[in-house]
Amino acid sequence: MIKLAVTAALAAIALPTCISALGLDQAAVAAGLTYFGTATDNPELTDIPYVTQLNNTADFGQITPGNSQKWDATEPSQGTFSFTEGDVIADLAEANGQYLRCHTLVWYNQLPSWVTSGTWTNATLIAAMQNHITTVVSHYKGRCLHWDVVNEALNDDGTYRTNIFYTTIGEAYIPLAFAAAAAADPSAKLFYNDYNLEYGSTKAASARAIVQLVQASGAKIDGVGFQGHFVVGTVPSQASLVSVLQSFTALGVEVAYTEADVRILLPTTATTLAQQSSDFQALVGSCVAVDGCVGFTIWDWTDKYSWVPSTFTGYGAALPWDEDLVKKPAYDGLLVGLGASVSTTTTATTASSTASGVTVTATATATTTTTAAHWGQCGGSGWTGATVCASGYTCTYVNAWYSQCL
Ligand code: 9MR
Repeated sequence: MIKLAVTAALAAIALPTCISALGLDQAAVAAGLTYFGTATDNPELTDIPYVTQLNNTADFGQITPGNSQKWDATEPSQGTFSFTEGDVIADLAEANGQYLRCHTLVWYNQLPSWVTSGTWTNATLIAAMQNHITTVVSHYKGRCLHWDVVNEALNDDGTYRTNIFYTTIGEAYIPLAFAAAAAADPSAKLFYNDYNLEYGSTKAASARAIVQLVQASGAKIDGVGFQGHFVVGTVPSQASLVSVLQSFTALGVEVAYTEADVRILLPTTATTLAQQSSDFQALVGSCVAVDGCVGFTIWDWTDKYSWVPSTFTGYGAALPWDEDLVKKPAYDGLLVGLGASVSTTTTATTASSTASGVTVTATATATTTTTAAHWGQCGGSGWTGATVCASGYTCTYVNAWYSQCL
């Protein structure tokens, strides 16, 4: 019998382990963002399981009211203000210690008819707009981390959107709105907010021009909100997103993703859900990579309350939790983008044996990808990540395509 003498030590073997038990906001803060947050809306607040997760500050460090601070809600008739619904959400965020992103002051949509159908002069509409902004911002003074002051002022081709403000006042309505908001709450960060800026197209150039217009007027603008509404598979690469975000921060303003969702043509498949996960990963990863990208907000967190199905026929499933409030692969994608959950380890295991004076060296390379123990998929089609659950967890199918270590 030949006696083998092991002459080289085994290299360290990396075992699949649970790297992170962080929630989304915890991971975001660890990555240098101010918050990870979600929109919500008043009618949903009677849904107790929904509210329980909304209150989960491990995931959500910031709340945006989806509708209840808009003009039709806050000033339904001229000079008559109502803050009841908006206050419910502001109070909820405050009770939880979550930041409030306030949304939105001047927008073409959800305007009461007294604004859209009024007979205005330049002077009377400026006065009405200033009164609206001053009253609403003063009401929430000190409570809004951000205000979306002007929302969606641009068409997709980069021209100004025709609305009552633009046609009556011209582009000056924008700096006037920012000036009024700054006067009413000097501590709130004031944002211009729009969609389809992420492609860096003409529309993004026009949004940069808006920043410069406000700056040149002497009024304050602190940030640009990238709404982040996408169809799955159309999200630009992370590198491209980074360069667009940086084209804004170069102007001296912050950026944030403010309404992210990634809609899917229904029914979903394992492939589209995996693509959605990659898309969310690129989006949040681009924010992490850019100094001056301060936060990431999804436009509600469960498909149960997404605006998508009622707006885009045939589409849905746009959010990281499904209609049953179960996490989807997109949740993991967000964690990965935030740098929290996944560890990929390549380990060379080398052993050398000496027999009869001949040294034989064998090297085995094992690549082990682990995902967070609790929420990660641990098997099933469309997922090439974790196959092993951390100690104490069992791979369990939540539904036909999605498994979790539970
Ligand atoms: O989520 C909002 C939905 O409940 C409203 O019906 C809709 C009306 O326009 O507005 C939705 O929120 C929008 C946001 O205020 C601005 N960007 C687009 C959002 C989705 O439509």
